[in-house]
Amino acid sequence: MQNSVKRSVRQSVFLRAVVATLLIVVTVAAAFRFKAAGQQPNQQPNQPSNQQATPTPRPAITMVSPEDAAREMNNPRSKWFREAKYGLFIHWGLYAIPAGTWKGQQIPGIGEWIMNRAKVPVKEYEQLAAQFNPVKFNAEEWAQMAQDAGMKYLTITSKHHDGFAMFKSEASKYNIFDATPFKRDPLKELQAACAKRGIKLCFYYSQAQDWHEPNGAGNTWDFGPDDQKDFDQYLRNKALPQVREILTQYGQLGMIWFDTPRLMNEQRAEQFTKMVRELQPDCLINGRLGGKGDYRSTGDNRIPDQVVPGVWEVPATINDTWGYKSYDDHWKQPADIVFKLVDIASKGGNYLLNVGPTAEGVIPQPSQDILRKVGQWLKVNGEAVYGAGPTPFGQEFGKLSETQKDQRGQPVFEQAKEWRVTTKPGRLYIHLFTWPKEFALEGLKGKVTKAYLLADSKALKFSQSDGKLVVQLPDKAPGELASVIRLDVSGVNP
Ligand code: FHN
Repeated sequence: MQNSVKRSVRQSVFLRAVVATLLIVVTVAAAFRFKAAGQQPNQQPNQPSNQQATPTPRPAITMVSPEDAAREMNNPRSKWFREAKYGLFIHWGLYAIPAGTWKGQQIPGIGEWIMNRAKVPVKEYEQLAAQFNPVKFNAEEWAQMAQDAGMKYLTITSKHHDGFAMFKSEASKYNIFDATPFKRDPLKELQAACAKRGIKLCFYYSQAQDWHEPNGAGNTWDFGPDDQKDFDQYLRNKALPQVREILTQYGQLGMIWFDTPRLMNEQRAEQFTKMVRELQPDCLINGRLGGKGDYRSTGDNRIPDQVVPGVWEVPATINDTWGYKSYDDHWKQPADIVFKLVDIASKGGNYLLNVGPTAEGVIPQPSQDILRKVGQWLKVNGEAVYGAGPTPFGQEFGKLSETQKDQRGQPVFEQAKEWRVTTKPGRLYIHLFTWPKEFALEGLKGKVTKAYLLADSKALKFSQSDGKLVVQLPDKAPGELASVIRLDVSGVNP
C-alpha cells in the first residue's frame, strides 16, 4: 500500500516536472517568436522572406505595453513623424554598379547584399569605388520626385552594410567624396534640396554590420567569426565618429535609421542614443538600434493584421530589392501602393517606401511613374491620410479563417480589401477600393451631418438609424484608384 502511495507521489511529481518544463519551453519559444520582428540586440537582421530557407510565421511587429505606446504617442519629438505617414526610402551605394550580377552570375536575394551573398573579398569589392561616378545624380530631381509623390520625409542610406559612406567622412576615406571620381557629397546636395521643399531629411546608418571593417559585424569570409572581433574598436573608430559627422554636418535631421543590431547591446546602443540626444535632441531614433528607440519598425514588407497602438513604420520595397538590381522589374502598382498606404494608416502606422537608384544616379523611371501616380491620388485625398488616426472599427480588416491553418497550427488571417477607415476629430474617412451601389456601416456612434466624396465635394445622400449608416453612391467611381467618402460626425468622436 505504502509503496503504491510512494509510486503515485513519484509519478505526480514527475508529471508536474514534465508539465512545468513543457510550459517553460513553450513560453520561451513564444516570447522568442514574439520578439523576432522587433530587432532586439544581437539578432540576425530582419531577413526578407526570400532569404529564409523555411520561413517561420512571426508577428509583423513587436507589441509594447499601453504605457510604452502612450509614451511613443506623446513624445513631442515624433509629432511630425506621426503626421507624415508616408516617406521615401532610398538605398543607394556601390552595390548599384553590379546591380545584382557578379562576374556574370545573377546573385539571388536583395541587391545591396551582393557583397555578402557572393562572398566578395573586401579588396575586390573596394575597387567598385573607382568606377562610381553617378553623373546623372540630381538632388533637386530626387527631392522633387519625393514631393510629387506626396512623401513627407526622405530616408537615405548614408552607409549600408558594405561599409561605404555616401558622404564626405574624415573617419573613413572609404567614402563617395574621397574614394570615387565623383568627388561630390550627395547628402549635402540632398540636404539643400529637401530643405527647400520642407521634406524631412533622415539618414539610414548601418551601425553594426560593416563588411569593410575587420571588426565590424557580418564579414566572416574575410575576417572570421563575429564573436572573435573587437567590435567596440569598430564602434569607437568608425561607427560613432561617422554618426557624429552626420549629426553635425547636415543640419537638422528628422531621424537616424539604424538597422540590424547584431552584436549590439544596451550599453553599446546607449553610446549612440547619448550622442544623438546631445547633438540633436529633436532627431528621432528608429527601433533597430539595439535599445529603445522613439518608435518601432515592423519586419520588412510586413503589415500587421490589426490596429497597432503606439508609433510604428513599415519599411517596404517597391519591387523585390532595396538596392538597384537591373533585372528586378516586379513593380508594385499604384493601386496596390495606395491600398497599402491606407491600410497601414488605418492601423496607425507609417509607410516608408523604397527606391533603388542606379549607379548613374537615376531613380528608375518605372518607380518614378508609379510613385507620381500615387502622389496624384494624394493631392485629392491627402487629407484622409496625413495626420489621420486609425479606424475605430476593425471588421474591415478581415477575419481568421475557419479552415486554413499556418505552420504553427494557428488560423490564417483572411484579409478583406473592400474598404478602410481613417479618422480625424469629428470626421471619418471611408476609403473604398471597390465600388458598391451604396456603402453601409454598422456600429457608428456619432450622428453623421454630412457625407461627400473628396474627389468632387458633392453631397451624398445618406440615412442613419439603429446604429446603421447607409450612404448612396453615384454610378461610377470618381477616379481609377481608391475613392474616399468624408463623413462629418457630431456628438461623440467617431
Ligand atoms: O539588411 C537590411 C536590408 O539590406 C535593408 O536595408 C532593410 C531595410 O529595412 N534592412 C535590413 C534587413 O531588415
